[in-house]
Amino acid sequence: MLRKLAVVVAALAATVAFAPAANATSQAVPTKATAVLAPEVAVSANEAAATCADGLLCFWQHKDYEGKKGSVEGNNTHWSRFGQSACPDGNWNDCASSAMNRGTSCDVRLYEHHSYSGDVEKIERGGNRKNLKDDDFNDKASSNRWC
Ligand SMILES: [Ca+2]
Repeated sequence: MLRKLAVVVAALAATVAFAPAANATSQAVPTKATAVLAPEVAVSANEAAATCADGLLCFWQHKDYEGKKGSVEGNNTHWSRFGQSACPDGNWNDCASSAMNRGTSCDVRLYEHHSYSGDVEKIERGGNRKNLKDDDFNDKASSNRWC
C-alpha cells in the first residue's frame, strides 16, 4: 500500500516538473509573432505625401499608404477605367484603402458608385485618410469629384 502511494506521488511530481516547461513553450509563441510583425512599420502621412504630386488625389491598395498607389486629377466617373492588376477586379474600382488629397484648391469627394452616386467620403484639401475602413469606406470608392 505504501509502495503504491509512493509511485503515485512520483508520477504527480513528474507531471508538476513538466508543467513549467509547457508554459514556457506557449509563452514563446506570442513573442515570436511580435518579432515577425515588428518590421511592418507604417508609412507616415508625410512620407506618403512625398510620393504624391501637388494637384493629385492619391490612393493606395492598403491602409497606411501601403501597397500599389494610384492617382487621379480632375473628376472621374468610373475608377474601373484605371487598371491595377493587384486589385481584385484588375482595376481601381472598390480597391482603395487609404487616400490623400494633394489638390491645390478643392476638397475631393469619393463616391461609393460610379458617376458620383452612393455613399460619399469627403477629404478636405490637404487632408488624408490613412485607413478608409475607419469611415466605413474601405474598398468602396468608384468615382471622385472635386470641390
Ligand atoms: Ca464602389
